[in-house]
Amino acid sequence: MDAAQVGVTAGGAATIGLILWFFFGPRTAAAAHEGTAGVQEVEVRVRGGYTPDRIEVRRGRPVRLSFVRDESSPCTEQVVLGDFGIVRTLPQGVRVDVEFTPEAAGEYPFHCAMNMARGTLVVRA
Ligand SMILES: [Cu+2]
Repeated sequence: MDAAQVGVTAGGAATIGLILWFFFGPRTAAAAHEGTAGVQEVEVRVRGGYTPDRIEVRRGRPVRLSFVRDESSPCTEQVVLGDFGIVRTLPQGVRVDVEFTPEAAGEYPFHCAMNMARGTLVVRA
């Protein structure tokens, strides 16, 4: 291989690695912290995805997800919690509280409007 071929091959390998990391890389999980009045609170940082992107709560108690969007990319401008009928716009740098009470145990996805950035709400019995 000449230098150009080596470059192209290395670039391709790096791109594949990045894609694998993006889709299958480490996930962050967090259990909600139960604050006063029994509200299960989690702050979710929004930047190229959600951190944490796996959130554990208990069913039958109110949940407050506080989204803070820390980027200008329009991708994450909206967050959708389809199972709860919730769609919210997240202005950059503004904390947006989303409150609801999950009644049934299960795993509920949340995502951006294009379904590119994704997270999961895990509701335990
Ligand atoms: Cu998006």
